[in-house]
Amino acid sequence: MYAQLVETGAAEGGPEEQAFQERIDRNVQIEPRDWMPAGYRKTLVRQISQHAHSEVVGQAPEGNWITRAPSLQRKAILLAKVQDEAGHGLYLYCAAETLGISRDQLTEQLLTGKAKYSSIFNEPTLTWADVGAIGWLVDGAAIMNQVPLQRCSYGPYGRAMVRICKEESFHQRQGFDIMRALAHGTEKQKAMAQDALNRWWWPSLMMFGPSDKDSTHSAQSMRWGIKQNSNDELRQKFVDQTAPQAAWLGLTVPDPELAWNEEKGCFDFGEPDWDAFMAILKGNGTMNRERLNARNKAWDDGDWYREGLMAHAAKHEAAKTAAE
Ligand code: BYC
Repeated sequence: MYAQLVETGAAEGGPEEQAFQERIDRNVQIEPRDWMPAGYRKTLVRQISQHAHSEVVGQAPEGNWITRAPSLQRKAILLAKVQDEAGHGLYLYCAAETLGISRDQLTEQLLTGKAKYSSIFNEPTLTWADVGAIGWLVDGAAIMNQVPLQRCSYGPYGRAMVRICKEESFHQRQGFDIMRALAHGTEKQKAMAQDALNRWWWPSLMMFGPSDKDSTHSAQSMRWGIKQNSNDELRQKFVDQTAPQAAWLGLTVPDPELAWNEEKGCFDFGEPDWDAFMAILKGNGTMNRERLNARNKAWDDGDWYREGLMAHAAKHEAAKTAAE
């Protein structure tokens, strides 16, 4: 099936590509068996797989707190949320597979460190307030980024986003609720919430990717209708939405440059530390090694289970052949 999908035959820049771009410009979604330029396919595989890996690796920071959630109710909610993230990874791997790459290939790229996943998940979760900050800020940033992706020109990716966005809204609300409880709690709890905001604010802004002038893929991805907005546009929207929420919580955003700009009708804010961002992308964030080791261990630990499934499938297949 994969070989069949990685056809093309048509020259890039030729009539097929023009017809393809016209379809995109008319907002007609592209489906797996439609002709597409090799670059479009490659960009989608890159983005969707990075997105899938982020969902899977993203279980780790919050998973770290499942055994230590402060009540049974918080524990049940967190368990459901972390399971949702695993589900998101699965929808996205399926969407990537429609482009002619197998799930095993994608997994291998993650486990060998060849594929990227979101920088944010290389941050450690030091306190329970970090679980609140992740839901509020990280899932909040994810929604800002993913709502427009529902209109992605590639059908399977856009459709996967519909359900993911619904679940992300619940995740964002649960995170905000944790922050609300802490920020309106004792002095110690409020300090814990503030500390989490201090540590998660800038990494959350980095989730949107480098600034537009340094973004390698944005212009072409927007022409192809994969991305609807630039990285800076979405980062601005996130700040505009989140800064008033922080004020409502009685917390301070750790950015001295954050100020409402009456003339522009939006917030001014400072520049993230892009050198730190690049260091994380190169594998030198606080938790990069631990995250990859954990994924590799999970893969190795699951070997007996995959073997069992294959043995069962082979037995079933042999019985079917014998009966024919
Ligand atoms: N982290 O040209 P650019 C979640 C890379 S999970 C790491 O702007 P693009 C959740 C980029 O890949 C949500 N790498 O790229 C889960 C490129 O490198 P390559 C995850 C980053 O693709 C569990 C280079 O920098 N969301 O919500 O046009 C628990 C240049 O960037 C990052 C998605 O994945 C980064 N932050 O735009 C809780 C959304 N930013 O590939 C929550 C889907 C950039 O050339 N993805 N890079 O080696 C996107 O929307 C886009 O891929 C991005 C980047 C906006 C992230």
